[in-house]
Amino acid sequence: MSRIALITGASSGIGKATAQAFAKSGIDLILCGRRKDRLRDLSEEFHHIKTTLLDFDVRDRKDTFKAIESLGSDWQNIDILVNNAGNAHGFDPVDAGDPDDWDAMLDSNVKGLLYVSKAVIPGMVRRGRGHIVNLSSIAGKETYANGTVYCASKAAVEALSAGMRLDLTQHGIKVTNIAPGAVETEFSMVRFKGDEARADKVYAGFDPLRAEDIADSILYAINAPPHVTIADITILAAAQAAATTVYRKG
Ligand code: 8X3
Repeated sequence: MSRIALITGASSGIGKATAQAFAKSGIDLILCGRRKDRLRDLSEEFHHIKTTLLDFDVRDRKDTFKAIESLGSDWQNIDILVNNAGNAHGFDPVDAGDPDDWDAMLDSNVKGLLYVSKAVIPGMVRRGRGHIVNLSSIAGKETYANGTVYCASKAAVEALSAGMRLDLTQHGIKVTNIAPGAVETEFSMVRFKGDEARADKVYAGFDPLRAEDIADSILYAINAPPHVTIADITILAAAQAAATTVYRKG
């Protein structure tokens, strides 16, 4: 029987690559994001699986519940939830940080992840099975200068993954925490508010991770045998020794 996965932030980056990897494995997809046109373009790539689209912003609690509750009966038995939506906004010391940036990060990376989970988990508990994959970051394990609030939001994801595992294992639900290092996606363009030169500099002089590398590890975790939980995966670029220790050439 085919599985159903709900992926947030599916319109680009790691979410999109995960959707593509899942589709290749024959997993039916609930693609969630804010940009419906991009979700539609992505779903048109897939011919041999079923897809449905939900466009909502995880930061909006009401919209999040409304969207997930609107799923038809064919889509309600979600086997896999990939909590991928989230971003970094701004790169400043905490005394100079913009509270709007803090709200954006905490509202999506922490509260949005909780809203989506709250909408999906009760069904998993009823069915006695499910798999939740939370996208954390190396930033959740190491705090770096100018990234205080982003790092705090990802440290919260680490705690949520551990806590979900404590609360949900008894219901047959697996929880996997994925902590990527430097992945070249729209991430830095969003962090630096469209400053392309600054964003490019983040990935200059070394070979960064691609979204597909992270999708591979998610696929590995969700395809582990029933008696195995892949609890935590940290993935760094080969030139990256720690969050901000990157060996660059030139
Ligand atoms: C993204 C990784 O190290 O650029 O979550 O913050 S990092």
